[in-house]
Amino acid sequence: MVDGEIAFGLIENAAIGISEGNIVWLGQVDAIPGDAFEACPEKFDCEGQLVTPGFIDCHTHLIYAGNRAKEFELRLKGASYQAIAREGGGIVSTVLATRNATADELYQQALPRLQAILDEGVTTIEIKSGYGLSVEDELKMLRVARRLGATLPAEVVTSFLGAHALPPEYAGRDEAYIDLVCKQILPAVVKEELADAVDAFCEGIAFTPRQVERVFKVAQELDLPIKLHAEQLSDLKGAVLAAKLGALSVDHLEFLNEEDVPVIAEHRTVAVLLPGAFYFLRETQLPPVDALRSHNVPIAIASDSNPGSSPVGSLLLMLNMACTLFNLTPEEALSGVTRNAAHALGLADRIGTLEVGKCADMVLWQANEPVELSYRIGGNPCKRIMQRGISR
Ligand code: DI6
Ligand code: FE
Repeated sequence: MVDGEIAFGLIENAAIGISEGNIVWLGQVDAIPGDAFEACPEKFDCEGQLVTPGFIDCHTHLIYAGNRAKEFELRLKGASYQAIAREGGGIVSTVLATRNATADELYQQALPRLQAILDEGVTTIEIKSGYGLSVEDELKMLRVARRLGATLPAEVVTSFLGAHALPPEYAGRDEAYIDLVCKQILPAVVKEELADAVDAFCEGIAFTPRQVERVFKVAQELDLPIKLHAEQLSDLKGAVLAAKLGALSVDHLEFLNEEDVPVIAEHRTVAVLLPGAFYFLRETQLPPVDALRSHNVPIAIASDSNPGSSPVGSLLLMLNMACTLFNLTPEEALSGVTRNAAHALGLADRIGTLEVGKCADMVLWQANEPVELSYRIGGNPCKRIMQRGISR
């Protein structure tokens, strides 16, 4: 917040005019022009309670089969996330379960997870592939994501995450798998228009910056925006690579070096912080929040909802954790699931803030002050959700 600006950009005694799913007027009740109030065919009194933009969860892995509760138990006994992954557990175990599931089963299993997140005021959600890792299984996951978007009252945005982990049948042949991703899986995904962006996991247990760059070059030839899981467990300089290539976002970033923050700032890449994964993996290395803030890097917050590192079904809880664990202010946390999350998805021209011309995606809360949204743990203060001007 700049001095003199009103905290959270809050407008007291506000009214919002909506027509055909878009915001057409916004301001104080006293300033409603002429007979516009009387002329309005449908009115709704929010009784002085808080209205925010619809929340945006800009990083999830919601579609998968099974769960990894057993792995959680192993980690509690001291096994590390990386060690479990190297022994064939981790992402690969979810890949095997997901390959064995039908599209219908994946849809049915994802549905309650998605519903829980949407019920807390989420109007746009990103869902990644990455548990299929073959042409057919990646297509299967992304078709399920599209089907969820078509059947639920929320906007679903998809990311192709073929370079998430090395599937077991490619053990020792990682370059051959990257060939498969670049030459077969990604083109098949694009042909069916199943992906809105391309993501990858740049990490010791996943892919090198060189391999990620190969995937990104193909994505860009196919006109898809890119984003990256970077610096989650170690500093491989993935974030710098992605930012220089014009990535929408770089995500996780616990091991991002402060010295690399200016490059991310320069390219206007969004830093997506994932406090659920930090918490659930009992990570102690904090992302360089002060440096991101001082270089004006837009910070988004997301659930990273996935079975291994963040089995999370609440974006509100992520607001709280972003404040308590990462020292974000409640205002930064709220921007992180609205304005900056919209930027992370490349959708800031139509969602993320309440402004004339943008979509009427908004939430009415049982709250008087915006800070209450990151203060509470548990309970759901969401009273009403409007998607494109329609209450759902
Ligand atoms: N980082 C994560 O936190 C998720 N994927 C990734 O690249 C975890 C995925 C999993 O453990 O299943
Ligand atoms: Fe993730």
